[in-house]
Amino acid sequence: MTHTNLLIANETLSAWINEIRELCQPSGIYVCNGSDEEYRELCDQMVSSGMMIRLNPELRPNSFLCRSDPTDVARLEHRTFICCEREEDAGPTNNWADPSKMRAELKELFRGAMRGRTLYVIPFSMGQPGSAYAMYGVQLTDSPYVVANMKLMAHIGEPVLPYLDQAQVVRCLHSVGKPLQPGETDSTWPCNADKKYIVNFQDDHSIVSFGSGYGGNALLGKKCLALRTASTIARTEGWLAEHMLILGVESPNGDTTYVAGAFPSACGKTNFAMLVPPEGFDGWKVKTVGDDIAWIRPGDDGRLWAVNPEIGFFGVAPGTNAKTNPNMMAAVKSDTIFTNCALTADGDIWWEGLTDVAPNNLIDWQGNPWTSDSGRLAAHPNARFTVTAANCPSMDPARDDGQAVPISAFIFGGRLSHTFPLVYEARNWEEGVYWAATLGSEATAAAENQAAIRNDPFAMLPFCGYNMGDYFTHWLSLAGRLSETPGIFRVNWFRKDEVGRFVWPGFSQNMRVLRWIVGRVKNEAGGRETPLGVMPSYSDIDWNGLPFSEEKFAVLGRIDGEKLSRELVSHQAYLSTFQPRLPERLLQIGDILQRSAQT
Ligand code: GTP
Ligand code: SPV
Ligand code: MN
Repeated sequence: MTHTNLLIANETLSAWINEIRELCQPSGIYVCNGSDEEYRELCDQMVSSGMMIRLNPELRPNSFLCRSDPTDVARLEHRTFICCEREEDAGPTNNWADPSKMRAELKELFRGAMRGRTLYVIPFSMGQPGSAYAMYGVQLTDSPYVVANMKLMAHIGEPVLPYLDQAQVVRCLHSVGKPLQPGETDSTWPCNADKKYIVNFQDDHSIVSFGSGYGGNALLGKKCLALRTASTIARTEGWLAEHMLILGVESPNGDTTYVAGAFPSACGKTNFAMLVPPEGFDGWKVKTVGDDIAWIRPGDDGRLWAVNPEIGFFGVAPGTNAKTNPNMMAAVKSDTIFTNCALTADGDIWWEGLTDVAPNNLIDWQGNPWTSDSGRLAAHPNARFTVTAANCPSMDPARDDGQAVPISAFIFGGRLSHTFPLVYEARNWEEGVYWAATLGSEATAAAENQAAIRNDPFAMLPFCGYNMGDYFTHWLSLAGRLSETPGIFRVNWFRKDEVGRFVWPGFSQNMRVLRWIVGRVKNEAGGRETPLGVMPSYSDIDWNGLPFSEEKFAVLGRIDGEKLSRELVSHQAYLSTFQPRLPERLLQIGDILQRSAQT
C-alpha cells in the first residue's frame, strides 16, 4: 500500500498524532484517504496475513470472513469506564474511574503497544460531513480490521479533512494491545487477553480503547462517540443521542410517518428498521433511515428531527434469513465483512437460522470442522456482518444527503417472555418516559456477563455518557420545548406461551403493530384504556393476510393485575437506585400507575 502524502493541517491534531506515535512506537504510520482502492488493498493485505478469509467470489463477491479470538466476541461492559471529575456525574449505572489515574494507567499500557504494527490514522465524521449534525473525530488504531469496518460504516478519509479545523474533533485512540517482537508471527486476531479498557474521558471528550478489536469496543465512532460522548454533549446543548433505529412508514396514499425505536442490544432494531410489510399490506412501505443510533434535535417548528449518524450496519447474523430480513439478505450479497460466522465447504458463510438445515461439513467460527451433531453452535451468537447502507434496498432516499426526518412516535421494547403485552401507548409524555426508564430485557449475546433479566433504561444502560438520573430529567424536560410531543409506545415481540414458544410471529408481522402505532399518532386508530395505557382491541389491528385468532391475541394482551402490581413495586425500587438524581416525578408516576393497576 502506498503511503499518502495527506497531512493533517490541524496543528493540535498533528501534535497529538506525533505524541501517540512516539508513545506506541509503531513500525509505520498510514493516513487513510478512505478510497475504495485503499479498502481493497487493506483487505488484500489482511487476506495475506490470515486475518481475513476471502469468500468464494462467485457466491459472495468482494466479501470476507474474520474469526475473532474466542475471548474477544462482544462488548465488555465491565471494562467500559466513564472518566469525569466527580463520580456522581457518571453513576450509578456506568463504571466511573478517576480521569488522572486512568490516564496514567493507560499511558503505561500504550507504551510500545503498537510495536511491529502500522498505526492507521482515520479521520472520520459521524453524520454527513458539513451538515449541522456532524461530529468529527480522528481514530488512531493498529487494527486494519477496524479501518475496513470504519470505511463501511462512517465517512472516513479525504472527504472529512476539510472539517478537521473545527474546534471539536474527538480524539480516539485504539490498540489491540498486542505488540509484536521482532520475528514474532502475528495471530489472526491479535488482542490482549489480560487487559481491556474502553474509556470515555468526558472532560475533553477523548476516547481510549485498549486490548479488544471487536465491534463497539473498537469502532470508536459508534457506541463510544455517537452515544457516550454525543449523549453527554447533547444534554448540555438540549438534544438527544439515542440507541435507536429510525424508520419511515409510507402509506398507500404516499405520506410517510417516521418513528424511532429503542430496543436493547440484540432485541430487534435492525430487523424492525428493515421490515417488509406482510401479505395483505399492499401499498405500504417501510423505509430504513437507521438501525442503531439516532441523533434527535428539536426543530424551529417545535417538532423533533432525527438523523442516523452512521452509513452502514454492524448487524447480528444469527436469525437473519430471507424470511426474517430479506432486505439485509440482499444487502450482504456482496461487499460485506462477516465476523465469527461459519464457513461452508464452497467458501460461503452460514449461521444458525440462515437455513432450516445446516449444510454439511462446515468450519465453525473458531476454525474447527463442524457438523449438525457436533453439539455446539457453528456461528457465535454475536456473529455479525458489516455492510454499507448503500447496499440495502430499503434505505430511505432522505438519508442519502443527511437530511433529518421528523419523529412522530418513540417505540421502546425489550425481550420479555412474561407480563408485558404486545403493544401499548403511554397516556402522556411523562408516563412514556416512565415506561422507557423502566425498560428491561432478558440477557443477549451482544455483551458479556449479563444478568438473566436486566433493567436497561431507554436501551441506553451501557451507552449513556453521564448520570442516568440526569438523563431521565433531560428527557422529561424536553416536552416543554416541543409544540407537540411524539407518542410513546412499548412493544414486546417476545412473549412466550406455557411451553416456551413465541406467541407472536414477529418480523414482517410487526407491521400490524406499526400500522396501529402510526394510526394512533394520526388519530385514526382506536384503542382501549388499560392500567398500562391504551391497547389495541382485536378489531383495531389490521389482520388482512394473517389468520391469528382472537384468543391468541388475548394472550398477547393479557395483563395479570397482581403480577403488574409486583412489577410496578420493583420499578419503584429500581428507580430509587438513581437517588438523589432521580426526578421525583417518575416515582409519582409509579404511584399513579400502581393505583390504576389496583382498580
Ligand atoms: P444490536 O445490533 O445488538 O443493537 O441489535 P438489534 O437490536 O439491532 O437486534 P437485531 O434486529 O439484530 O435482532 C437480534 C435478534 O433478535 C436476531 O437473532 C433476530 O432474528 C431476533 N429478532 C428480531 N426481531 C424479532 C422478532 O420480531 N421476533 C423474534 N422472535 N425475534 C426477533
Ligand atoms: C450493540 O451491542 O448494541 C451493537 C453492537 O450494536 S456493538 O457495535 O458491538 O456495540
Ligand atoms: Mn446496538
